[in-house]
Order: sequence, then structure tokens, then C-alpha cells
Amino acid sequence: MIGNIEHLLNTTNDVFQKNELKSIFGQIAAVAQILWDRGWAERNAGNFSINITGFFNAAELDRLSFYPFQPLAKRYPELARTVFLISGTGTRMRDMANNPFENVCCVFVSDSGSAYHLVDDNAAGLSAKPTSELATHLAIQQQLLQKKSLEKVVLHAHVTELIALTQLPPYTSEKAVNSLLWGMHPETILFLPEGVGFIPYTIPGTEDIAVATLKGFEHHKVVLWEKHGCMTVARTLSEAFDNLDILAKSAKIYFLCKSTGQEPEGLNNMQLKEIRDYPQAEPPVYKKPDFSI
Ligand code: 2HA
Ligand code: ZN
Repeated sequence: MIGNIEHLLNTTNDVFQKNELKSIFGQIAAVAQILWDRGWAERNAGNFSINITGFFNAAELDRLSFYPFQPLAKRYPELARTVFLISGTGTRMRDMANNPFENVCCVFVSDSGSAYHLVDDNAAGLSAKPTSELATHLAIQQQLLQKKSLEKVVLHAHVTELIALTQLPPYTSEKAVNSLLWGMHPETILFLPEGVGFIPYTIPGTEDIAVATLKGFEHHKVVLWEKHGCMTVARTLSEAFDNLDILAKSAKIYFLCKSTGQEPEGLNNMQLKEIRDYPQAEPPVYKKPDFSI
């Protein structure tokens, strides 16, 4: 919980950057509302992290190291002196939508990468601590930096349609689940040609799930956690939502077809190949988030 947003914004002197930072909070509120409306974030489900290091210069980063710190269970050398907005543990997306400032933590990773400072001006010490999935978020964010990726956002949500799919034994392998999801709608292979990674059921919040998820993200933008939900990486929170939305659409079409008592036909390999091979228009130009708050 960063409490008074002005406090964080005052840390960064550049006016343009302040507006940009404000718009990120607008985007957090908008996406949290959609996740709640979709039923993909029951109670305190779902969490996210956003790398906002680019908003701060070296002197501003130095100032963040005066905040109280917590040791991390593991060292993340590549994350030294990085800043993240991370959803607070136990916070609800429906509350996040109404007041992102009170439900997000701002975390500055120490020079050694083995601790984080909680950037917070709440003298009463009532601040939220980062999500229970912190280890997974930091591991993925470190991997993104190592890959010099443009992706700055990691989002976890309980996408009902995808969880339901992983409850069905025939779809508990990467090959089977991708073949089904691609077959249900042409957009799925178009926007996620690398498919999804599949992680067999693992206890949430553990190092084991972090390690398995990292492996999944070596070749995918979305990773399914069997019987739990999914994790995605993207350039913005809106785009992260899009990744999950496309997959949920495919899964929904499958279940709708099944509800008629019939098996869906699916796109065949020839049709999928045609989409893969079809010369695509220029990829959409990345627009800066246009949310403001
Ligand atoms: O943030 O979804 O997996 C709560 C969860 C943990
Ligand atoms: Zn979860």
C-alpha cells in the first residue's frame, strides 16, 4: 500500500513521467474491475507486478533505499535497484478497482538483490505486504530482464474457463491443451502462436511453482497452472488481460459446443497452418496506455 500517491510521484521529478505513472494506476483500476466482473478474481485471487524502474533516475533510486527493508528468501541479482508495483497480499481486485493506491505495494529491490524496501509513507505501519506469489513474480521479472524483453508486466488470474479445462484429464498436457485452444478460434493461434505452457498441479506460493513457471515462460507468454489459474507476461496490464481473454474465449467455445451434447470439430491442421503462414499485417503499433486517473 503506497498510501498517498503524491509521495511516490514526488520521488520522480519529471512531469511527463509522473503523468505516465498516474496512467498506470488508471490501467490497474480498469483491469482489476474487468477481472472482478469476469469472476476471474474471487475473494483475494489474482495478483500482478509491473516493472516501473524506468520512471526513476539514479538519485531517485538512491532515495528509495532509505525505506525499511525485508530480506528475500532468495537473491535476485538482476533485479538489484529495480522498482515494482505489486498487488498487496490479501487485497481484493474489486477493492483495487476502486482504490489502486491503497491496494498496491511499491517495492524497491536492494543493491544486492537479496532484500526489498517497501516504499511507503504510512507511519502507522499498516501497509500491505506484496502478494503471496512474490517469489514467482520476482523470478519471472528477472527472467524478462535477462531476456531484455519489452514485457514489464506479470499477471496471475483464476480464469474459470481455463481452470475448468485443466480439470479434464485429456487436456492435462501441453500438446493437448494447445491443440484444443488453437482449434476453437482462429485468433488464438494468430495472437498466441507459441501456445501456452502447462504446469502440473503445484502448491501455490512455493519455490517449486516459481521454478516450473520460469521454465514455462522460456517459450510462452502464458502459462497454465493445472487446477488453479494462469500467469501471463505482457508489455502492459491491458495486453496481459488480452492474452488471457483470447484463451478464455477458445475454452468457452469448447464448453458451449459440449453443452449441446456434441463434440466441436475444431480447426484442422491445414487451416491452422494457413493462419500461421498467412502474411500478417504490420503488428499493431504499441500505444501508450491511455488510462488516466
Ligand atoms: O493472490 O491467487 O495464487 C492470490 C492467489 C494466489
Ligand atoms: Zn491464484
